[in-house]
Amino acid sequence: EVGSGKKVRIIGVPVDLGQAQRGVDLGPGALRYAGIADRLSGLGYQVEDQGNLDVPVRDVLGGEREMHYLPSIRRVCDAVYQAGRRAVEDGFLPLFMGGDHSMALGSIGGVTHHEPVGVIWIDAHGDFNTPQTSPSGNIHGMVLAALMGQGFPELVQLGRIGPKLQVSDVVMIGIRELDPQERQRLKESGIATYTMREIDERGMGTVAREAVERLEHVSRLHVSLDLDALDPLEVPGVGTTSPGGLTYREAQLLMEIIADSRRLASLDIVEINPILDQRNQTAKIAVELAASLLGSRIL
Ligand code: 6HN
Ligand code: MN
Ligand code: MN
Ligand code: MN
Repeated sequence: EVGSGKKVRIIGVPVDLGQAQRGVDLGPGALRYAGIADRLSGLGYQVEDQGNLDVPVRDVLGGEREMHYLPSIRRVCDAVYQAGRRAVEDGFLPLFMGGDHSMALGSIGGVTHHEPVGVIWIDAHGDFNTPQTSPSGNIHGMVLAALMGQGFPELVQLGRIGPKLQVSDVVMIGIRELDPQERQRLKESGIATYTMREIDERGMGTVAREAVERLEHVSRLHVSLDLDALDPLEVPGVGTTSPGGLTYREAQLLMEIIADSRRLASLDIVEINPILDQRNQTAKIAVELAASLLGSRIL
């Protein structure tokens, strides 16, 4: 069995404060309903669900609206950071279920507390805005920049002082929608990015293997899976859809190739919006992708 007793800890983070649409806070429930725990125990993992972290509902945070909920996001991400750090210390592979992508400030912060990890950021978007470049002001679009030390000090200094990731620790896959200044920033950053064009021209197999090789210098990998990386025709339950995305088959292959590295150490599944979904299809696909990432094989 692939899991052979390895321990997975599920951590629900029902946060919707990083963006404007209602419904992403229901993501953890949708993934549980789609059977995430059973699917992973079926692979031989010892699965522990720690439940959901406390997240305030936006309806009681009227005063923070103008600030795009920065104080509450900071508080939630502090808790996510500590939960992630503890999971690693306890010998678990933490699986963080969002919620919107703002959650990854805490998850990636926490799993890098003791040593660096390589991050595979799978997303239609760059999430590389700063408060100055963001047209929307939504914090889920600033997460990767903040993890690298740019943006709101409250977010940059979260959990511990200073940047949580170096340029060489990150690869981005599935990118196809960037804001004008975000695009410029990303180009100048030196981060390795695999856009949809690159995937179309070179094929997912080649791109995925190259991405994993680029992170050879780190012994642990973290996958941050934003479901909007997939094509909205296959995955309708996301808030910020972008056409021309990954097929289920491409995403599946990417997960399998990452699994082959045997270095997967932590995972985010974010941006599922069950209100916009059809019959929980998006969460079901996410569960299958998580299973592939954790070593499920066809043969
Ligand atoms: N996500 N670039 C847009 C913004 O508002 O900054 C979209 C961000 C999407 C973020 O999907 O996690
Ligand atoms: Mn994202
Ligand atoms: Mn996205
Ligand atoms: Mn604003």
